[in-house]
Order: sequence, then structure tokens, then C-alpha cells
Amino acid sequence: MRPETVSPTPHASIPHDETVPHTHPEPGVDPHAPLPPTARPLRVGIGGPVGSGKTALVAALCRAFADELRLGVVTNDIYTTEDADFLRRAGVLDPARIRAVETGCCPHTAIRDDIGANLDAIDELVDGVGPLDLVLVESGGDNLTATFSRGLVDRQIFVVDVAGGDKVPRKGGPGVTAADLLVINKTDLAPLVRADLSVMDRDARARRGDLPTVFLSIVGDPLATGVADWVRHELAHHRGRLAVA
Ligand SMILES: Nc1nc2c(ncn2[C@@H]2O[C@H](COP(=O)(O)OP(=O)(O)O)[C@@H](O)[C@H]2O)c(=O)[nH]1
Ligand SMILES: [Mg+2]
Repeated sequence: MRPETVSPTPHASIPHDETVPHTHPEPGVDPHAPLPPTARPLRVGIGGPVGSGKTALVAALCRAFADELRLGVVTNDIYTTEDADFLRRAGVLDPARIRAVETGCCPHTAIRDDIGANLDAIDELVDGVGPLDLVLVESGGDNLTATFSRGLVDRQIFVVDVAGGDKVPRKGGPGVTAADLLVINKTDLAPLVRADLSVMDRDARARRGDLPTVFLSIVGDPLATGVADWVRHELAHHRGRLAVA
């Protein structure tokens, strides 16, 4: 096990990586300028297996962006509103900015095939609290096959953790191979489960090509710095696109 050989953000696109596919704002456009009130927020989906740390990541991003962005969160649970309740209790975001979708069905369906309830939840957020810069949509916990519809989110993050061992990136699946950002969470547990982070890094690169991966321990970094920086980068491009549209 040689976790110390792996940088915490080994091939993330942070702050700017020409090897990662992306677009540039037009010259003269300030990517950090506030969006006009009618502009659509950047919608970022957060998927991954049950327990990998999706809700913990949402909480971390709420902390990171508290004084920076107008933020909304939509959670998906099959039979409960547990994740939304957790976030409200954690006090990381005004409860009015959190909506829960009870999917009542296979979690894939609500984020991929029948996205109406999630789109309604985003509309209700904007109706309730006003314009937003960023909406985070957490999927119901799932396996390695869940992906979001591009009609629901602009970008997707897939969260796996090291607790199941270092084989997870190698097993592939659309989340691991095609998500815009792969997060390998709970690196603090790697020594306990004998997971070799350098193996996970090598396999993620093999599966993902130039797409970025961030290694993270939310316990050690409660602001999820590497992921927050990636979101800022994507938001700047989103604003640049809107400004020239
Ligand atoms: N040790 C450790 N535990 C974590 C980390 N991130 C999340 N957890 C814990 O993992 C469990 C599942 O996290 P949760 O966010 O609910 O996972 P979700 O089902 O993907 O939303 C919770 O007990 C978290 O406190 C981490 O980086 N390290
Ligand atoms: Mg959750």
C-alpha cells in the first residue's frame, strides 16, 4: 500500500487543464459576473453507490459555497426524505433551499428516464427562494450503473469510496468511465481496508482517459476543496456560455 505516492488530486482539472474537454468563455466575458435573474443555474448531478459519501459531499459543497453562491439542493430517496432531513439538521444550508424527491421507484428512473419530479423540484426551489447560481442534485444511492439524463443536469459527479477496496475503478460502469468528475472518497480509510490508492489512480486513468478524478477525504477536508474548485471551474464556463448565448 503506497497511498503517499498519490497526490490528493492526481489528475483533476484544477485550476485549468487543457487536457480536459471544456469550452472557454468568450474574451471580454467575466465568468464570475452575477448571472442575470432569468439565467439558468448550473445543474450538477451527484451519483454513486449507497454510502459512498454523496450527502456528505453535498454538505461539504454547501459549506464551501455558503458565502459565494446562490445554492439549491435536490435530494432523491426511494422511500424517505432522509438525505434532505440530514442536510437540514446539519445546518449547512437554509432549509428553504433544499427539496426532497421521494422517487418511490428504481433510483435510476427519477434521474434518467422520468425526470419530471426533479425538474419540478428545481422550479419550486427557484419559485421559493429566487434565482440560483448552482443546483446540486443527489441521486438515490445506487450501484455503478446510474447516470443522470443530460436533460436534468449539465455536469455529473460520480462518487465511489475506498472502503470496498481498490478494485472499484477497475470494475468500470458508466459512472466511473463517463462522469465529468470521478470522486474517490474516504481516502482516510485506505490503510484500514488495505486499499492501494495508486492502483485506484492507475485504473481510473485507464478507464477515464483525460477526464478528471479527485481523491478526497471529507473527514479530513470538510470543504471538499478539490471538488469545489472543479465546480467553480465548470460554473465559470457555464456563465461564459450563457453570456454569449
Ligand atoms: N471515514 C469517512 N467517512 C465518510 C467520509 N465521507 C462520508 N463518510 C461517512 O460515510 C457514511 C455515508 O455517507 P453518506 O454521505 O450518507 O453517503 P451516501 O449514501 O452516498 O449519501 C456516513 O456515515 C458518512 O459520515 C469520508 O471521507 N471518510
Ligand atoms: Mg445520500
